Amino acid sequence: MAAVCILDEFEVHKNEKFLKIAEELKPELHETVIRPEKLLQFKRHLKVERKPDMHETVVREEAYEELAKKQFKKDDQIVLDFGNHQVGYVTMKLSAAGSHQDAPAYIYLKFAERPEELEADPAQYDGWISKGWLQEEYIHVDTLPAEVKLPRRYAFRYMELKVIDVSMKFSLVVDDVSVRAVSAVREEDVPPLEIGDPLLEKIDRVAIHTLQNCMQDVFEDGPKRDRRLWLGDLRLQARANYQTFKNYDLVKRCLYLFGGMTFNEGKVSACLFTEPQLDPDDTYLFDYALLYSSALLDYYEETYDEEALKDLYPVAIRQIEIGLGYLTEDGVIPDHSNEFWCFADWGEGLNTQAASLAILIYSLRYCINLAKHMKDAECVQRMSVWEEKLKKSAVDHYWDEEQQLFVSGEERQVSWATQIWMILARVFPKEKNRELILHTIDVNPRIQMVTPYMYHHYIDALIRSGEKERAIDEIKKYWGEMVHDGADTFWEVYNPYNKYESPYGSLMVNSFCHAWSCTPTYFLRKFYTGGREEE
Ligand code: RAM
Repeated sequence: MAAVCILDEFEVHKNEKFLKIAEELKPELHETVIRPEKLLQFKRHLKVERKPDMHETVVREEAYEELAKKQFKKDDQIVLDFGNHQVGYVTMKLSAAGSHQDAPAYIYLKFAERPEELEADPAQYDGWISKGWLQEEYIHVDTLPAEVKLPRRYAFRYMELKVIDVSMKFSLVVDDVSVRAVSAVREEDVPPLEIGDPLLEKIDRVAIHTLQNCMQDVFEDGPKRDRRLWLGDLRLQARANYQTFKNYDLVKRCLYLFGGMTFNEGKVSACLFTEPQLDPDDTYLFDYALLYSSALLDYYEETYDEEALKDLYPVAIRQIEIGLGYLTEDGVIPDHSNEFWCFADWGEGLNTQAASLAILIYSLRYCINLAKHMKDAECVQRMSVWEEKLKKSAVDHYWDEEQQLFVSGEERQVSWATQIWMILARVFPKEKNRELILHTIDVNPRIQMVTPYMYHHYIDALIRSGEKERAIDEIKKYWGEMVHDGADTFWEVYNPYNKYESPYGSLMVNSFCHAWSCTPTYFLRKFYTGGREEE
């Protein structure tokens, strides 16, 4: 299902003071020049889009040093393997061999995070988001030798180069290719996690690499796509960042950007653009806006930054008030499941009505804690009354005594997402939450979790229900399976029951280095270093 939000009569309220603070916190990016490790020859036209396996498709491997010795003719093709996921700017040094160059060299380039993208044919793309996200270029080079600096920033491990044409009189030589990789942080600054479990240590490393490659001018959701700051992603990235890079300024910058660009009624946008100028997107996501309070409280409890708390507290409270404003007289949130309104997860057919209420309750807890730090007794009192009232409403409306599960919407749908958010909202006490999560695992509701974003909340729910060991096991099963599938960075979507699922109608535009999937490092480092449990 296409999921977009276009708001009519969209008015932007910019807070210049906040935007100035955000601007001053803009990071200088670290740059590292990296060269490919290997040259790969793939068996072409295999059409194995649905069953990627590098070892089946790579037919020849050579050292990168062999590249400059080759002479490429029409239709010749090579894949450069950079050995790991990179985000940056590519430069190629090209020259000619044979007679004088008597025609432009015409080259096709494709950048891929995963081998599946190399094999897929962009001409067949029929997803509902822009084809412009596919990382491919058609280039004419009139005069050789030449140094070609590609203008876009790419996210990739593999770079395919195909000669569309040269001429019968000359060949193309690729003397050198490099990427100037960029990030606001450097993973070598994070001490390795040494816990004696190779799979968990590997998961931690992949998670940190994912986070590093998403930390640019802001916390991006995915450096291939959408390359922008989403509030829901930011909240999870920030948590992982506190356990690893500890780049508090970048979090602060992003919180001020959201606070500094609200729209109608003071709503914070679900995502922001930073180029060509700062602009909020006209997308409101109920859950993301509410979770601003959680992101702010996390930041404050890490830094005790009083200035930021004072500035941004009203923004957080406003989101909660707006959320409360959606309640019906019965104390529930109307069902918006047919719109892109409460995100929760990308699961097809997921009914988000009950989860909306649960996320509101969850956010009230964070808001109350913020109010306590602000010594705003009136707010603590008012929001605590709401919290209790809505917990009761959640049970009255959505608890199904017979199934011992929460249901959602008129269809009384049972999903993982609903149970998890009700647990995180602490609608029941801890022991009953534990029973609920164990029962959910037993029942395995048909509406599955499909994103690492939702899995993050599942792991969180397990830990908060006292099931820490099981949480670690589940991290191994879910993120470990991605590692097993060759992940250099963790993916936007990963449904173990349907590995090639895409919310966009094509795997080609899925992001394979995606912010919200980096949180195993948060859980593992907190868990193994005896991190503090949240109140
Ligand atoms: C996608 C992006 C982003 C996410 C939104 C809801 O477009 O992947 O990460 O936050 O969905």
